[in-house]
Amino acid sequence: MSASERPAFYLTTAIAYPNGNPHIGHAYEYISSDALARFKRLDGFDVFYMTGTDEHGQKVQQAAKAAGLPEQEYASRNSDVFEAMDKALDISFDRFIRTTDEDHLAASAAIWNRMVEAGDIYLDTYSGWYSVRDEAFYTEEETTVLEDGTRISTDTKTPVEWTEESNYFFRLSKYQDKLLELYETKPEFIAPATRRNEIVSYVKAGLKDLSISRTTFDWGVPVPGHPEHVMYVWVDALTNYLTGAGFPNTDSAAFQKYWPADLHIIGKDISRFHTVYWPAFLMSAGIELPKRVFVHGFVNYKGEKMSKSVGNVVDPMDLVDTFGLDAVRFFLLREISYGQDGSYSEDAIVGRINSDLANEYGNLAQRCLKMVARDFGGVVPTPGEFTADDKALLDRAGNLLDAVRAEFDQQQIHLGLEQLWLTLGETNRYFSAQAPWTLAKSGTPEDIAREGTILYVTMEVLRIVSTLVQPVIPASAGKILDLLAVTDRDFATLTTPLRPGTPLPQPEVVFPKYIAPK
Ligand code: ME8
Repeated sequence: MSASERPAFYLTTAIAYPNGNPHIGHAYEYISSDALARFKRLDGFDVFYMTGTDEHGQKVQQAAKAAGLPEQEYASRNSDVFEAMDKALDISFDRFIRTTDEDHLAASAAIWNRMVEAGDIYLDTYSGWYSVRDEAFYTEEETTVLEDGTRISTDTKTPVEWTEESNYFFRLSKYQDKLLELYETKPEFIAPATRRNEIVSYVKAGLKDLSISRTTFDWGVPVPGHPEHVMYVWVDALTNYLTGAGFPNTDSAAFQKYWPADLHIIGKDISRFHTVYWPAFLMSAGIELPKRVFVHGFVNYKGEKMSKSVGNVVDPMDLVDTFGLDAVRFFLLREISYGQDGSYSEDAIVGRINSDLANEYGNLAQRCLKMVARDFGGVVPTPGEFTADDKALLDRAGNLLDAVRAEFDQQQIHLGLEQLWLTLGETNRYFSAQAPWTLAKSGTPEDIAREGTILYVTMEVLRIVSTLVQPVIPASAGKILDLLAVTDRDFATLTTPLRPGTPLPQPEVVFPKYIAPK
């Protein structure tokens, strides 16, 4: 199928504040969304997958000041670190957007103008509490005063400061009913359901109009016609999703093809911005709404929140250096239920490497392929008639695409992996029960023929599992497919069985056990 015939799928991550180095939470968001993007591509979609950095706003400006650098230089430098990490993590993004990109400034101005035309923007005086760390406004009731007199946001515990200025406001209150109707009629718009329920209660409690410009600093997108104001950073940040699709040129091929976005992947601290403000801005601007916002949980270290003051913030690249990229990718996606908080520790990573990857997957492949090399001259054996056990296992593997797709379509990546590992478990039991090595020992032509059938069945399962696990561990699944001499690797080829007689390369260990250095 050519790209123009394949259905489009537009997938985004949140764009990170480049006010420091990326941490494991960022890596988690990119790895998980990358697995979803790769799955869709292999499943025949024309995927446009975008990530990037959110460079404006007070938070980045303050960090730049502290570093003694001009904002643009500071933001670009850190943005480069994010982009380099993405590449090192094998993130298959199609665009790395920066909110300082030229086309993004045009898109932000255009959505602003549309909201003005809709009569939804007005000038007023804002007075209230603002958290620079969250880039969010809070009402007095949403804050708490600590014993030492500092006032913080009760929810996020970040300090807030009193802000009073003449701002442009967005008529968010006008969209309360329309938003509730959206959540009601399109329940799939917010996932998981727990997040949806939280947002419904929040909106039901009443929405106030939102201050959407600032005049007390200038690191932002200028408000059209009023350059003394810069846009509230979230107005410009959210608009990045439109920029990626070619907005404001709504007639462009990109916009026609990719908008509305199919899936926004974000973390739990920014669900309000994506499921309340963002659809309201789009409704005001007369632009179709994205189809779904999936909210993932937070990654903690040994159950504790990561924080600079506790000193438990780990550079994701250090983990990759220690354990290998695919081991880290696999661990995060297998261990943590997508949509819930999860935790990592070095011991837990080692446990997953040694049990799931080395034992259940790598060792099975290695044992099977070594016997093929030794007893069948290194070519795919010709199977005899399949027994009931063979058929049961082949059927199970044959149903995996549907089963795994059903989970990935709901972003239940961990459950998709569970399906694959249940099948590997079953295959290991089959392999032990069939004991092909005893047949090899006996050496009769019937026993050798039966050995070949068992190895063929096992290789077939390995082919299917390896094809389906590519989105999560692309390099190592690719190596196993190399060892099986499988060249066509997209999901449409899953129904094409291994061809007997195909020569195979020398088997090699793809998933060694992790042994801690002494
Ligand atoms: O919020 N575990 O940027 P950001 C998992 N610029 N995910 C985490 C995490 C953790 N411990 N900590 C953060 C912003 N994240 C805005 C987004 S989008 C138009 C603008 C996630 O750098 C977080 O939830 O603070 C968010 O999805 C992403 O990392 C970027 O966070």
